[in-house]
Amino acid sequence: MSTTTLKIEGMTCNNCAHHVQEALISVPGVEKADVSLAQKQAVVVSEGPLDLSAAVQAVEEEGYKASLT
Ligand SMILES: [Cu+2]
Repeated sequence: MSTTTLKIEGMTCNNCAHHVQEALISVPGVEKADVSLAQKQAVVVSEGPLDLSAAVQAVEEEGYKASLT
């Protein structure tokens, strides 16, 4: 189990947060993603170390930006 906190840019409402959460959960190995609109971040729980490039790409495909905090 591994927990990674990502900074998320571009979210303006809860719908955005939901899109980011769905994107992160679609990344192989990810078990849980808690996205906070207010804190502009996502806490991602994954089976092993998070595949960071896959996570960043999935978030970018939804139109947002993710980076390590
Ligand atoms: Cu939105």
